[in-house]
Amino acid sequence: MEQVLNYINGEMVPAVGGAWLNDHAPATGQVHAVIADSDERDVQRAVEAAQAALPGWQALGTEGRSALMMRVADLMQRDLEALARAESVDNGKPIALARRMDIPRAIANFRFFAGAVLHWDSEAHLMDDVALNYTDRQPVGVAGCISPWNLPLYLFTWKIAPALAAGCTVVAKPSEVTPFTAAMLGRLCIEAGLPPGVLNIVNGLGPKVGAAITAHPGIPAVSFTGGTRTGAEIARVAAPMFKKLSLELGGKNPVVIFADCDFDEMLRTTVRSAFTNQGQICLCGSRILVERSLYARFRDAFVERVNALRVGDPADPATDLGAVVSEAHMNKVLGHIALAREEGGTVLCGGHRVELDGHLRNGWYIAPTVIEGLGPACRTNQEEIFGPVVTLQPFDTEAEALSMANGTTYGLASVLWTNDLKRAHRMARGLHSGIVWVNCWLVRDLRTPFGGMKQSGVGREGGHEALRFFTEAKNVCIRL
Ligand code: TXE
Repeated sequence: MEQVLNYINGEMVPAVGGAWLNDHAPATGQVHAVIADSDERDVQRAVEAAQAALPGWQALGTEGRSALMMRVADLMQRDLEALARAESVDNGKPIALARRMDIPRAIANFRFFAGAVLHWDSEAHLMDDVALNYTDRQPVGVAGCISPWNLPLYLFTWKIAPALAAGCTVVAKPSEVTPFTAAMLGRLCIEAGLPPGVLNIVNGLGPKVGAAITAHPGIPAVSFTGGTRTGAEIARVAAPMFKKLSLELGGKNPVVIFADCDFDEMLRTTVRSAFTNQGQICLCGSRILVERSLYARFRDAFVERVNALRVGDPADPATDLGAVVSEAHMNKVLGHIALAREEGGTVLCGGHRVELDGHLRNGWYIAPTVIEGLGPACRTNQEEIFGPVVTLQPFDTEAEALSMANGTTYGLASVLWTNDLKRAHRMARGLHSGIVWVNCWLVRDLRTPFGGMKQSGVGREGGHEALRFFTEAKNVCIRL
């Protein structure tokens, strides 16, 4: 059985306590690897290694760090196919998606921040002939990075790359549900010659390893992506320690469709924004709001497209939807569908588990599900489902659309479809979300601020925002 080891102080090692957890392949429901079941002793070793590596990593200078990160990216590029296969097995996502999106983006994260830091400058503020202020941005020290299971290597590298580029050393924890590619990255870091202790990867459970990272006094900044409840727990522990916190949490994103949009492009993209990665992306649009004059046409065309999606073996390049990530998550999503029925919703398609044949018969598959007939206030339209489930609701006026779109506790992303330029601007201003896509979805420029409002999180990732997060700004004032 393959072992997912920790990467601490430049070596692949088992947990100090010698315990293991099972790592399941969602496509088959079978155990495909065992994971180091670490605890606070492993985190302690990782923090000590990271602290010891800090001066050397900073002494390498921006160019030295950037060059090493580019080498890691080149090795990921070389192993793209192996990484994509491993991601698909570990997470259940279609191999085509891992090849096209997850791994290329993980590589891009390393390249982007290795480049960005070379172009990063700091501010100076001249007070007439009184004084000169300049901003000195110094790495915070050892950064803690905790990532989720939906986009495993993609989100893991989205955190560690800016931290490393900024001059921090890192103690990172991938999700225990999908740790496989992070361990592969650890081995590539050894091959690339990354100095021991610069990046440390500790595997294990959230309440053990994640909590130990959050509470460790040697880690002054924690960057987390995951569930809103976990984010609240991390904030509860970290805030009284005055740690820097970046929290990217859940969403219940609206897709607002006006009748004047480009229908075909909107339809194609709305199928993607609903069901990519089995709907397990925090940016997926799960509440589809449609102007009433277009509603029936949209509903019929949408359901026809969704019925044509292929749920199947993630290893088959023709598969549109693979397995959801775990049995527990499958049951959670099916529970939400049952709730929608209890609340009076009509299931237009899907609404059930899909049982495949042969070696896939115990896999965790859910048919893409479209529900209508529910109002904006019900639990189905308020709670994050994070699976292949969307609801349709009609609206009559722009004001009603805005109030429905904003009417949840979340505020991560919104999608807007209209060809009316003035309306696009008006709506974009009025939407309570950190990201607004107009006539597109998941178009990502890594320089832009990324994150959510309300219970979708605190802080922004991406570009200079991320480099600022992993540094402390110091103002130096010099009398002229
Ligand atoms: O996430 P968790 P879960 C949403 C989605 C999903 C729900 C719960 O709705 O159904 O969250 O998912 C680590 N201290 N999203 O339970 O537990 C954990 O080990 C420190 C949205 O799988 O938040 C993992 O590495 N860390 C989302 C990471 O936190 C802790 C992506 C995320 O896991 C911890 C995933 C603790 N006490 C789920 N407990 C998004 N925003 O993209 C757990 N962890």
